[in-house]
Amino acid sequence: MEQIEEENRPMELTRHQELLSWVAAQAALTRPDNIVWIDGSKAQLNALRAQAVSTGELLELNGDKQPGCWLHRTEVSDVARVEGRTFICCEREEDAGPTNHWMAPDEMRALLRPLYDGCMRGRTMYVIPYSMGVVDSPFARYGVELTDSLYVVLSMAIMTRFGRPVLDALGDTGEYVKCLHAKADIDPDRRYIAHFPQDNTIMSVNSDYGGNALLCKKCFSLRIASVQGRSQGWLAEHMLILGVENPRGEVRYLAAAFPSACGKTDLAMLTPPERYRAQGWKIWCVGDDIAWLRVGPDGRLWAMNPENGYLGVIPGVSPKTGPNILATVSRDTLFTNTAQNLDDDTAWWEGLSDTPPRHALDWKGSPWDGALSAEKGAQANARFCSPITNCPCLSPEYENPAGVPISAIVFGGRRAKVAPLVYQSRDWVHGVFAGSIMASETTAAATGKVGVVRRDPMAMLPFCGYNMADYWRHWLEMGALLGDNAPLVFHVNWFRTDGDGKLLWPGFGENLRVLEWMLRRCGGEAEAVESPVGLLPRTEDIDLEGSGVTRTALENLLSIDKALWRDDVADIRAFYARFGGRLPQELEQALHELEAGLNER
Ligand code: GTP
Ligand code: SPV
Ligand code: MN
Repeated sequence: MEQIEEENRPMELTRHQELLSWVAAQAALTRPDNIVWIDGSKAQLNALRAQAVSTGELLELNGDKQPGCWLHRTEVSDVARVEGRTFICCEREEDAGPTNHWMAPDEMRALLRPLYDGCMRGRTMYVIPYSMGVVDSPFARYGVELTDSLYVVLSMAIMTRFGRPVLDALGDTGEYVKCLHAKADIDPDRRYIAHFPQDNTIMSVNSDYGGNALLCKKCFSLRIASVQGRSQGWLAEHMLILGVENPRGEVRYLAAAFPSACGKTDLAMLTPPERYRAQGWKIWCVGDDIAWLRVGPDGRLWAMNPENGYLGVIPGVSPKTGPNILATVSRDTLFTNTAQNLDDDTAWWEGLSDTPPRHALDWKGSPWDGALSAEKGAQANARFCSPITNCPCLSPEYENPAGVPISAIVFGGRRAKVAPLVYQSRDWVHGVFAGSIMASETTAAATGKVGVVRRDPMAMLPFCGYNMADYWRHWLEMGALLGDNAPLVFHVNWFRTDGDGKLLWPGFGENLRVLEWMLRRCGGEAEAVESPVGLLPRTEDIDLEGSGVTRTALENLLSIDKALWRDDVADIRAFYARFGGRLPQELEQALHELEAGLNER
C-alpha cells in the first residue's frame, strides 16, 4: 500500500488503536491523497475555510453586513434528506419494522463497497472527532466522522463540540459511532444513507447535504441514539426544548416534537407578543431539533440538547415572525442554497425583505431578478447553520449536562383539518397514543411530494432506528418509570385552515398563548373540558387580547369534526395493522376508546 500523507500526526492526538486502525482501513478503501485530523484549533479551521473559498465551495459574504458568514451552493439534485434511500441495516428485517427501509448488513456492505472504492482519490479525507453533549459529561456520546467534504467539516464545527478534547475524552479505548461519509460523485441514483445499529456505524455516500452528510444529526443523534436509548433506558427524540418564564420569574421547560419544517426552530426561539413581553414573559431556547431525555435522580424527566448549533430552515424567516432567528443568523453563519444579492454580496431569502433584490443570483447560481422572476431565489429547504451561542434567547442551562426538567411534552403536526389547535392527553399512556397517531403534511425537508398527509408518529417516522411498535413500548415503559412525575402531554396544530383554506391561527409568537394554557394546566391553575380526543381548553381559557383572533375563530380552531376524525380512525387502524402483534395493546385500547367516544351521540 502506498503511503498516505497524514497531517496532524495522529499519534500526537490519540493512542486509540482501534480508532487508528479503523481510519486506516477506511483510507485503504477510499484512497484519499492525504488525511487531515481535525484538532479543533482556530488556525486549522481558518485555513480550511480559506481553502474552501479558493475552490469555490464557500463564498465569503459581505463582512460589514453579514460578518463571518458564508454561502454554499449544493448540486441541484442534492437539496434535502432522501428517505427512500435511507436504510436501517439491523440483522432482522422485523427489528427495523414496517416504517423503515431495511437491507441485510452484509448485503448493504457489499453494495456500498464499490461505491467507496477509491472514491477519495485526488481528495483529502478529514477525520472529525466529535461529541454530542458536553464533552466528558456523563450523558455525552461520541462519534468520529470521516469525510471528503470541507463543507461537512465546517458545518460539523458549528453543530458539534469537536477536535482534541473529544479524542482526550475517548482515551485509548472509548466508544464512538463510526461515521463514513463520501460525497463521491453526488450521484442521486447511487446515494445511500445506511445505519448499522449493532455496530454503531453509519455509512453515507453520494450526497453532500444536511442530514444526509452531517452524520452527527439525524443519523447519529436520532437513528443510532434511539437504539442506544432503548437498551440503556432513555429516549432520543426529534424535539425542541424551551423554557417559558412567567411574570413571577418561574421557568418551566417544554419539549416539543414536530416533523421537519413544521415549526420547531420557530417555537424554540419564539418572541412573545407585545402584551406578554410587557408583563414579563420570556422564552429561553435550550435546543431546536434534538432532545435526549432520561429519568433524573429526582424521578422527573430531564432533557438535554446534544447539539452545539442550529441547522434551520431559512426561507420565510422574517423580521416579523423570526426576530431571534434573524439575530442568530446575523453573523458567523454558513448559509446553504439561499440567493445572493450581488449589490452588496449578502445572502437573501424570501421573507428577509418585502422587496427582493433585482441584481442577484438564485440558489443555483444563475442570474436572478427578484421582481421579474417567477422562480424563488432561495431553495425551499435552504438552511442556515449557526453557533448555538448566537441565539439572543439562549437558555443559561443549554450546557448543563443534566439538562432541564420537563413539565410538558408537546406533539404537533401540520394539518389543514382534523387536529384542533390544542388538546391535552388524559395521562401518559393516552399521550403516547396521541404521539403515535400524529399525522402531518409532507414538506420540502425531504425529497418527494409536498403537502401529502402521512402518519408521522412522534415526528420520528424517518428517524426511529428500530421497529416503531417497540419504540412505543419503550415510551410506555418510560412512563411506568416516571409514574406520577410524568410530564403532561399535549398535541398542537398551528396550521388549521377555514373553508377557504386560510390559516385560522396567526402562529409564531402568538403560540405563547397556547403554551400559557398548557403551563397553567401543569400548575393545576387552568380548566379543561372533555372531548372524544382529549382535554380541550374552553375558549375563555386562551387569552386572545391583541391576537386578532376572534372567539368564533377560536371555537372553530378547537372544534372536533367527528366525521373527519372517524376517517382518521380508519387510517390509524390501517397504520397500526402494519405492526401486527408487536403493537402495544394499550394503544389498540386507546384507539378503541377514541372510536367509541366519536360514535357517542
Ligand atoms: P426542521 O429544522 O426541518 O426540523 O424544521 P422545524 O421544525 O425547525 O421548522 P421551522 O421552525 O424551521 O419552520 C418551518 C416552516 O414552518 C417555515 O415555513 C415557517 O414559516 C413555518 N412555521 C413555523 N411556525 C409556524 C407557525 O406557528 N404558524 C405557521 N403558520 N407557520 C409556521
Ligand atoms: C430535518 O429535515 O428535520 C432537518 C434538516 O432538521 S436535516 O439535518 O437535513 O435532517
Ligand atoms: Mn429546525
